[in-house]
Amino acid sequence: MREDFLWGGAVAAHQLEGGWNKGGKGMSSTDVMTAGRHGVPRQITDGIVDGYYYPNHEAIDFYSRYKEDIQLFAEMGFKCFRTSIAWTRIFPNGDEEQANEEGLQFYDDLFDELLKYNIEPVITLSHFEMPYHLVKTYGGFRNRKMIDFFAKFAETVMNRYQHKIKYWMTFNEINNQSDTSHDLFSFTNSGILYQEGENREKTMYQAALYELIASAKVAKIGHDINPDFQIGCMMAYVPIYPYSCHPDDVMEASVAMRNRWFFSDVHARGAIPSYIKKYWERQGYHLDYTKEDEDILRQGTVDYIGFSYYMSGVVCGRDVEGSQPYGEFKRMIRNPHVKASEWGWQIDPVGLRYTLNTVYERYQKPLFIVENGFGARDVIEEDGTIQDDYRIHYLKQHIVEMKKAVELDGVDVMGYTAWGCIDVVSFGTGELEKRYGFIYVDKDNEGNGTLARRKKKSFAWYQRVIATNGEEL
Ligand code: BGP
Repeated sequence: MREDFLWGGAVAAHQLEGGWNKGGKGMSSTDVMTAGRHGVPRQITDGIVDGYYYPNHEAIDFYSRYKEDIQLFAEMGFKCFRTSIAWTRIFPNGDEEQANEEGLQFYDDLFDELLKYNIEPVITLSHFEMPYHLVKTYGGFRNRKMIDFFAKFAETVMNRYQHKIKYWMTFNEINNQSDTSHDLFSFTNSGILYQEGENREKTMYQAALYELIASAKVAKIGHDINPDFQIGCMMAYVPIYPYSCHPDDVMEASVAMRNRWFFSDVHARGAIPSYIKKYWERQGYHLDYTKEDEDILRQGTVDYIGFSYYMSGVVCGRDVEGSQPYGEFKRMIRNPHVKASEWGWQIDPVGLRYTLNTVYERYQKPLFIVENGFGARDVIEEDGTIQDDYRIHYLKQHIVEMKKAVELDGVDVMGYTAWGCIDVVSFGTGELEKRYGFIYVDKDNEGNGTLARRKKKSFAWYQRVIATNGEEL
């Protein structure tokens, strides 16, 4: 592993900060999302409705406890910490002229605290949230105006923190929205609420294009502010395997991957790939993008590919028993060779090595694993300890495969940040009891608890991993 390998943890502002209406912050799209329950999806409400529980409002109150938490990250030996900047702390409504100084100061203080311990901040500009005002007034990324709102927000923070932050990412898991069957993804990725009967896919591609243009614009602005900035994209890579060597299954898997490749192809190569242009043509989608937009895409390619990896999936191109339509996929089927978590996420460490190789071969750019982790219910033993061996096991297996990709295959990996290094509100379900952390937070799904922090067994394990640069797992 590189000497300067960036070991650390990852979170997102809305999932841990809380303080949703403090310091002049505006209402974020995630502030109107209720808590879901195991199996029951979160709801998007129109504003704050009495009687509902909104888990992101307080989250784990990192807003006022970040010093204590960063001290624990430092104790684990973090080299970096990935978080996002809440757009609404900087521009409460998203379309105003003046930035909110109190919000800017909050992140100045937060970054100073990290730098005090030599922890490199890694910043996502848009992690599944935006000012709710932009959703209501402009329809989110349906609207071309969003490109400039986002660019202004990005330029403001890139200017302000140019001497504190080197690593940036534009849109978190930008490709998630390609699954138009989930209202959650279109809402969080692009601020879109689909209307009855509309062609969701067409709307999604248009919004995605505006986001990709916005991202490229920001990459260019950032490099102009500071040529040393490392600006990446952030993809959710879930490798899709063919169910068998039947050519129809193999082709189906390749086609299924295009919805992932499309986003990173544009980010990394600066051009809209031919397979997607052909697809739009076949569907009769006449999307709004100009020659000038294409120039921006070309000029704003990313320096590295950041991605999350949690699981793999399997599709078949034929009517195989047990297969069924699932989201964006024609036919999905459970992989009989791997186990799944309680939430159905198929655990596949080898898939990480496979992904690192395929992505590196495709783009020849440094890769950054910015999310990987195991969501589970933890139990506090009578002696007060939390024996999360299952989490250690999951992380260990994945780090082993990452090392193979680096040491045996020659893939250039910059770093690894474990998702939810401290327990946070789950994005998908809004539960706090779907935990990923090395640090336990005393709070349950109903919002009860003291918010006290407690180290889990995995805390000391990860500390050792970092101290030995991944030698001792
Ligand atoms: C990714 C998101 C994160 C995060 C993680 C775990 O998709 O980038 O925000 O939450 O998944 O998902 P969940 O919280 O639903 O378990």
